Amino acid sequence: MSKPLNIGMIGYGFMGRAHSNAYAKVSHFFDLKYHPVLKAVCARDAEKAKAFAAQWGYESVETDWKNLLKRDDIDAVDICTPNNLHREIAIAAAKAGKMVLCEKPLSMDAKEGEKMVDAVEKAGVPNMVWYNYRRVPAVMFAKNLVAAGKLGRIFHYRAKFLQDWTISADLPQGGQGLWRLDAAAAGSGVTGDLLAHCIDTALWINGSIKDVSAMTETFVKERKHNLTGKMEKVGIDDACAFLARFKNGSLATFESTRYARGHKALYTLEINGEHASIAWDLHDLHRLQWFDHRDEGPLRGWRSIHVTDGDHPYMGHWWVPGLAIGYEHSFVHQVADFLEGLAKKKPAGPTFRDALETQYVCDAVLKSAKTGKWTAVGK
Ligand code: SOE
Repeated sequence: MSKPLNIGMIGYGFMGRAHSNAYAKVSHFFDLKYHPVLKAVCARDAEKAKAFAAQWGYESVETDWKNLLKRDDIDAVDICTPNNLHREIAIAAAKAGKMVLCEKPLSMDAKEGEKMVDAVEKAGVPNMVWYNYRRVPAVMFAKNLVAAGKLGRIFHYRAKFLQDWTISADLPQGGQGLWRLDAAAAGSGVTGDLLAHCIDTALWINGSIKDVSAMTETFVKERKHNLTGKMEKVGIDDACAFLARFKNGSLATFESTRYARGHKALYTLEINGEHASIAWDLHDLHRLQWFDHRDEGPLRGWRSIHVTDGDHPYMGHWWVPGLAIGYEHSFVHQVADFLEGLAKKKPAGPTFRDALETQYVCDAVLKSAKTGKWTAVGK
């Protein structure tokens, strides 16, 4: 008999929907010892929160997150707010003895992240950060191939996350929907928002990064601020590219921008090893490209593996071999792994501590872009 796990979600934007959908679906497809119950959604605007609760099936509504944390019927708090609220809510939730799930990036910077890690570890509460792309079956498959040593020694790691939605200089910054353009709410621009995904996957697959050399640019220097109504300086990085050296000796390039006309959410990665290479592309998320130098000479070439068979990661839980799933399922998988981790008392990653490593890399990237120097990653 599976036990209920009562969820209290704070925020109801894009990620609020993605997480709610995952909680709603997971028990239909995964046999687990816990099942999420949509207990309460919390947002300042009561009418909007009520409408969200009705649409997604939340049992109740709160308008102050502090009240949500006081409730005995909430087991886990899910933070889907802008980044500048993560720290305060996560620390208070841990102190209240709640499990904490936090939307990425963990924090505005590593200093904040350290305090959050400290709080969840002191309280001994299960915790996780929503770096969902780890749970795309083809990405998990790539991780397993590297971990099994199939590529041999790794020489190169290459990742990009390209978008084009902020090119217009008329787009304001700040407020609901556009807080990602406001440094006070987001902490940074593409570095914390998009490269953080690439960094999380990279650290998980290829180990720690030693040092970085970065450049950033803010193409539109001033935007109207939705909260003040005035033109204000833009404090985020619109684009960022950096070189990195991993501890295992491999070299990397990372690039992200919101100014790549034509690209909406193109996350790509490629890894080149001694024996084999792999490549993945979010726009074709079921395919893993594989080149193996050990193949018979004349037949050697890139294989396009459709990662939909029953023995591919997660796929045995869905339809029948060959049928596709998509973006939303990466969140379902993350909830499934979190719940399984609870049952087995083996935390599913990325935990807050894992996600803090990504913050250290982001901080080093932003510092390097400022100083123009190679910068070591870490405290
Ligand atoms: C930004 O547009 C964004 O929504 C990110 O915040 C998400 O983390 C990414 O998965 C898609 O793009």
